[in-house]
Amino acid sequence: MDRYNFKIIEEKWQRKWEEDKTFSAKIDKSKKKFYCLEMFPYPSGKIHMGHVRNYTIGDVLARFKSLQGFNVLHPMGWDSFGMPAENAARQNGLDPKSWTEKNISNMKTQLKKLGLSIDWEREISTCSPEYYKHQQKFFLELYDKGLVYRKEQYVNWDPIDQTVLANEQVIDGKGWRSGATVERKKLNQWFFNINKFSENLLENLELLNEWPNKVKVMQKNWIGKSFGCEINFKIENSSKIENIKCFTTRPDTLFGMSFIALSVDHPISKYYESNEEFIEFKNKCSAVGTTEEAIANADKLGFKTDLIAVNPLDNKIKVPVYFANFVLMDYGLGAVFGCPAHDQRDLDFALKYNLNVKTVVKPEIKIDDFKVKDKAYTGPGYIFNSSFLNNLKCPEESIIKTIEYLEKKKIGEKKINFRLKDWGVSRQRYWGCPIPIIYDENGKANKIPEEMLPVTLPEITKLSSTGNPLDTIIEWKNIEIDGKKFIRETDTLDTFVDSSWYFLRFCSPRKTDYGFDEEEIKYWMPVDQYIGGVEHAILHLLYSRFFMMAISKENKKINIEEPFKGLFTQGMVCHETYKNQENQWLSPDEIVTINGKKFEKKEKTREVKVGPSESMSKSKKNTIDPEKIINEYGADAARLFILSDSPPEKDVQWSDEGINSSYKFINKLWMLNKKFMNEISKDHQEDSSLNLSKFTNQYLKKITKNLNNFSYNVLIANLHEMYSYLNKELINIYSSKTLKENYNKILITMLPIIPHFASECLKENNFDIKDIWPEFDEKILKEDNVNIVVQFNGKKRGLLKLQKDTTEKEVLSIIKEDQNFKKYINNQETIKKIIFVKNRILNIIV
Ligand code: ANZ
Repeated sequence: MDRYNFKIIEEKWQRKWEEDKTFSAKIDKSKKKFYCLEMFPYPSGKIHMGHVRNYTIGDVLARFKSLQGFNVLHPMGWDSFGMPAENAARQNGLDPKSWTEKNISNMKTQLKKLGLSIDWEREISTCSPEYYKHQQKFFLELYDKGLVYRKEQYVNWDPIDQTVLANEQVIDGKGWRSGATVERKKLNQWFFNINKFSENLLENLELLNEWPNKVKVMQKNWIGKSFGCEINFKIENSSKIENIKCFTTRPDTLFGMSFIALSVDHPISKYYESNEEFIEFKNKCSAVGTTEEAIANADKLGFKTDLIAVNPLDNKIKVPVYFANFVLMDYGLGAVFGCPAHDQRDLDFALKYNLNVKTVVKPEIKIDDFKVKDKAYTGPGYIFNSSFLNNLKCPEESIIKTIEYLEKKKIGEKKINFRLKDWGVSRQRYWGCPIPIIYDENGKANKIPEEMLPVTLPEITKLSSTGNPLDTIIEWKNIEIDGKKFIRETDTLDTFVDSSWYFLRFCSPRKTDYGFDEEEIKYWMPVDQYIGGVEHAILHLLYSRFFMMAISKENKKINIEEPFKGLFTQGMVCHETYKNQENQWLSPDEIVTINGKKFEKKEKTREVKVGPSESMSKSKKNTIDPEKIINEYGADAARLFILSDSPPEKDVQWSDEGINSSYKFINKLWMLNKKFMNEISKDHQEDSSLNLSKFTNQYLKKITKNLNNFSYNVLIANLHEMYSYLNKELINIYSSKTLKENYNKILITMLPIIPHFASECLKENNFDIKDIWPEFDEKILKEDNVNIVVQFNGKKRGLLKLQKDTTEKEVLSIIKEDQNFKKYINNQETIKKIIFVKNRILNIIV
């Protein structure tokens, strides 16, 4: 029997698709469109299993939609600026450009081997001037719209590498590469005014009903809308400082106030600049770094000033003013009033500096001796110990009432604050998009004249090991325009900027005079389905949403606010982890299994320790190389396996047995194909049964539903059922017409999943594809329906008309969703027993 030769067949189809430009999106705009986009990769050099999963999921959808008659846009590009290129260049003396280009070409070859339906005609790379030229133009446009500005901000500074570090590059307060203690340093940086859109970004989440809820919750928390007020506190003993303003969400706890705390960067700090103790204190704070998390976890530190503040609700209450390390300058007003009884940070601080702890909220109205000791009470309750606020219900009444009072007395006013900070986009690095700004002799920023775009990166052959290389290339840095001397901005843009508009570029990737074509955008946008990792749930998605809003602002021609209509976040690919007796990680390649035990391949007497399955990562060496898998088992088998094991949104466990059985399954399908061809060639004229058409109908209905719902693992189960059924059913005699009709449809359903195999079988049988997804016939399905009696505790509560042979599990899941029956089951635990008679009764004992 001839085995299925995947090597020859897959290569043949991939060549054909490429030559025929099969997947190029059509210009014909009379057709309905479908824009399917997977997050584009960073060109690290090789694809990993995460890519295989992401792009297979997207490919199934793109092919399905295309068969359904949509004009599909399914592009691919490269997120090709960024640190690793620069690091590789530093370590290996290469230039980042050639390193990146080589990686791209490598990965492109690998992706093509997966048989993806990608429109390679639209390939883009963010590090090419043809791409970033438009980004520079957008930057200047946003600058004109007042959405880009420059200000001083603290950064994590590595004093040895002379560079700014991202928060994740600071490990335990030290630079990830140099190991130097990271300092806080003030630098002039460029910002996108994302904060301006906070309300819009928050409100629009409501419209995104094809997004996972968890992602919307994460975005909502990140935007962090707080309702509160700003309160003015009088300073009674200073000639220079009259008041301090604080933002609070809990004005109702004012009677419990025992100090005021300021950020070390608060404007008032200028009066302490020459105070040695204050300088020492500030240095101590600097050592903590700038991340919110680091600050939250650090020990509370304070510096007591001689200032005394007065409680505006009771001027007999006077409290000290501190500088404290837990107050951030870029939130609210950089000043807080401390109420230790009802805020844990304030309590930690008060206990350390021996400050008063006065409880003003109690959980129940009746108790009067409630007292906070070492754990702040932040729950609901009633106000007490608070004069005229007493007995107000907290928080429903107490906050609003206090604000009303403060506003009437003109001591404070209502205020909404967002946690979302403006997006700092300056990076002191070489391998990024140059910021198109120049400075004149007085240091004033000017836009680069439009006709001088793009500002390209100077070519370099060698990167020095410290600092920003652009700073040292004087010929590039100095520039003369119309006889006037300028210095270029040497910062480059955060790579998140590159990826926050690439989905627009794909719509008209070769347009030279602007980043996108309005007509193309109108047709293709928004992206119908965006697919990617949940690790991008916050920043990338938020920045892209911001960018779309910022670009559409004041541009009546494009009224798209949200770039991604549907979002799907896929799970990780996991693998067991292995360590040798010395506790060093071992890769799956270095392991052999003998009698169910695992040993080191090179020395089979050494047993290895098998750890839990974890998401594949180079650091734990538990990765599987996709290229090897494709070479050994074929792309179709790899696709089949990666879809089969678990729902696409959950993690999937990689296993040798799994990929092996997918490979074998394709061979079985090949045998089935032979069987069909053989039966067809017998040229019977009559059918001996209606079973085959009925089955095809049921199968089509299931498979279409599962494709629409992203239930791709169930889809694979459907394929297995189909195989078992047909393998037996071909004992009956069918006319070749019936065989052809049904088998043609079934093969088309395999096109999205195992495209090479299905294309080959369709061709062998001389079947058409015609870009038509086979419809199922509801009429035939109806004839096949049965009435199932639904009982609760033996009592009939209704009937369900369902397809014949629906399983117990399926009937039960339908009942659980049904308005009429749901009420009888309060929750899953109340079900004691289920009695099921196929095609007749389901009785639930609760
Ligand atoms: C007094 C108070 C009493 C507070 C109390 C809380 C509980 P969210 O909800 O995140 O907006 N805060 C204000 N500005 C701050 C800053 N720059 N750095 C650190 N903390 C700051 O938090 C608002 C609360 O966080 C504010 O309400 C303030 O503390 C603190 F029982 O004011 B509160």
